[in-house]
Amino acid sequence: SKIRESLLAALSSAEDSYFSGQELADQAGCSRTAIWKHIEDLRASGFMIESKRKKGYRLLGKADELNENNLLVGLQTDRLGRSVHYFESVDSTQKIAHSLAQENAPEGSLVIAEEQLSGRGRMARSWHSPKGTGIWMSLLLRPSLQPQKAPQFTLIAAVAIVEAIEKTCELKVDIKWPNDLLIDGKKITGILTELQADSEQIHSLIIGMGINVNQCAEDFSDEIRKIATSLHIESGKTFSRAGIVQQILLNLEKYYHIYINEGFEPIKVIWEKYAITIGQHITARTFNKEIKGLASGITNEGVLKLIDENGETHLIYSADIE
Ligand code: BTX
Repeated sequence: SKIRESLLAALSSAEDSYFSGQELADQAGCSRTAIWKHIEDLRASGFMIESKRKKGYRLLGKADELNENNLLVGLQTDRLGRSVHYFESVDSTQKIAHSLAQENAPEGSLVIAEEQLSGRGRMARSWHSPKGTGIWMSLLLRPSLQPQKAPQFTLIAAVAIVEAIEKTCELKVDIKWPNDLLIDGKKITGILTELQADSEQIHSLIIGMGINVNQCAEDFSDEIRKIATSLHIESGKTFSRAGIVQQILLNLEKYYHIYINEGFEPIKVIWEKYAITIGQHITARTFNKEIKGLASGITNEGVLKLIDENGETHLIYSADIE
């Protein structure tokens, strides 16, 4: 809303100074009670705003930068995101996370950037990552599991992100197997899980997450605008990216824990609640073939089951779905 925007603009115009409720109300052209309500809303979406008697309100730090300080203040996890590698601009956070993995960086290390110059998707596709508007991050995990289990982490991350968006932005998100999150059919998030492993064992698993947060429609190229959206476009609100990152990490830690202790089953149940692919007639395009059929569910490994017109079941490990 206008009030919210004016409030944010005022608070960030002079970092570290206090503004009285009256001052803010005058600027926004509303009552002090309205200001108070909007401050509460901003806090709920992750902005750190201090209020002090007789002084007023103050924005703590540059609220929306994803630097280590902003990410760590208020972070509720034990391990995930405790070691932050923050960059203004990188080629790809995946690339950096891969080198950190080889330098024995601890589990839970997070690489995050304001901008990626060559963000990547699956199969050498690119991921548009403009400056300061989205969440471009890679999380390093070191589960002692067989490499076949890696695709499950895409589904775990999907559930963690969907629930984080629901909670911090009050928007409903669908999962399209395997790695897309959609709002009303448009892509809000892409997930890319990569690993370093030998044939028996995962050494490190890198979950890349790209989330469109505060982009306006004009921030997308014509081509991407047709298929993509952002949390801002969907809600008209501007969100604190740090608040969303913190909620994702908290959810991921919870589901990672459940997964390690109880296996994939409990996560599969939640995943199915958000999945739109299941029960639909789809076309799955893998790198060497195309199969049409009914998506009947996923296996306990997270593999898609597709029943073709002859009633034969195909297991799809990775594909583009239409
Ligand atoms: P994907 O291969 O499923 O999707 C890539 C496709 O999505 C592109 O070909 C394009 O059509 C479309 N696309 C590109 N950019 C965007 C965008 N910003 N919003 C919506 N659609 C888009 C998905 O791959 C996995 C993406 C992971 C990105 C993260 S960001 C942090 C980490 N670092 C990195 O380089 N990649 C990951």
